[in-house]
Amino acid sequence: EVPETHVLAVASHVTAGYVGNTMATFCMQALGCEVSAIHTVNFSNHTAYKTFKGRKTPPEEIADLYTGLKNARLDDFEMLLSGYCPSAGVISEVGKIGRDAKLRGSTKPGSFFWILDPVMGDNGRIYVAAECVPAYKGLLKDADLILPNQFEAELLSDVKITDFGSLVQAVEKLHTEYTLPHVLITSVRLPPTAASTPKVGEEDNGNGNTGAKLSIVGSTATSEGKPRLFRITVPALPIFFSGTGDMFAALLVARLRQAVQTAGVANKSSWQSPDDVSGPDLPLAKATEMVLASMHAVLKDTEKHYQVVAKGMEGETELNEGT
Ligand code: PLP
Ligand code: PXL
Repeated sequence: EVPETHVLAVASHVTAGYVGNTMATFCMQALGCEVSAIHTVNFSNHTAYKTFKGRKTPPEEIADLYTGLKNARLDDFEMLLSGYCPSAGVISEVGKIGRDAKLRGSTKPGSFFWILDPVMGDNGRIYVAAECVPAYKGLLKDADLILPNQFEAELLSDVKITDFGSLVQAVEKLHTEYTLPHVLITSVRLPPTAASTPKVGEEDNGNGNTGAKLSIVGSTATSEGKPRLFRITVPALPIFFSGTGDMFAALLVARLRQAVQTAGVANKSSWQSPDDVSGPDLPLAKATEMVLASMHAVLKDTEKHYQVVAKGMEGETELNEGT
């Protein structure tokens, strides 16, 4: 059972398809959350298509909508989920909202939590303006949990991630340099080590699944800022999805509330666990496991429809890259 949760969701809106708030609002509502959505862009479709039309929301309009919520006393939020922002101006406006909401939420100790998804790019390629990287760095000290993918984690930590050791270094730096209590790196793809290399004959299980895997690596810092890591590995489906990161973030909002309640965490003001709780026993790890189970079910089902659609449009509309 997910506790009563009022979420402010700041991300993109698309007319067709499911990314950003179009995805996140549905996922959170389906799990019983009350969602108030501010849209950072209003586009016809997501930008990985060859064409799209629409407008970016000016930062002043985002500020205005938030002020409107406050004036009407509709700003009693337990969570902020922020995602895709089209410019540094919008990112800094989201920072102001996060800090203000935290201040107001602090009258109910422990009830406010900001999940920040620093959407910048994937697989070594930035798809937002370069000015967004320093703008996101400026928000990290106020966020509670960030959800970068492997490439975004490199951009934010300035650590090149080539193996598990450098990944841990990046997480440690994010914990200490930005006093971030929680970090979760999605879509981790590291070169296979001898132990994880599939044996001959296991590469293809006959379902079109090549045996490729991706990991999600998370950590909640100890009171001394040391990483407490967990890693969950899931099969990577051999097709291209958009909005998976947004679905992940939205489901995590609800599951984290649930996991923290279940754990009866003592120090709820920071959603921290006592230092003797190990990585895999963290509320963050429990919540992530639940999210990945839902994701797998949804993506497996999407895969079936994808094959039907893809046959009809062979390279017509979608670029086959990125997430
Ligand atoms: N694909 C799968 C199977 C996932 O579980 C996730 C979530 O972490 C993602 C993709 C999200 O990746 P990204 O944040 O790069 O969009
Ligand atoms: O899922 C990321 C995302 C969100 N919003 C918009 C996008 C994308 C990725 O392409 O284009 C508008």
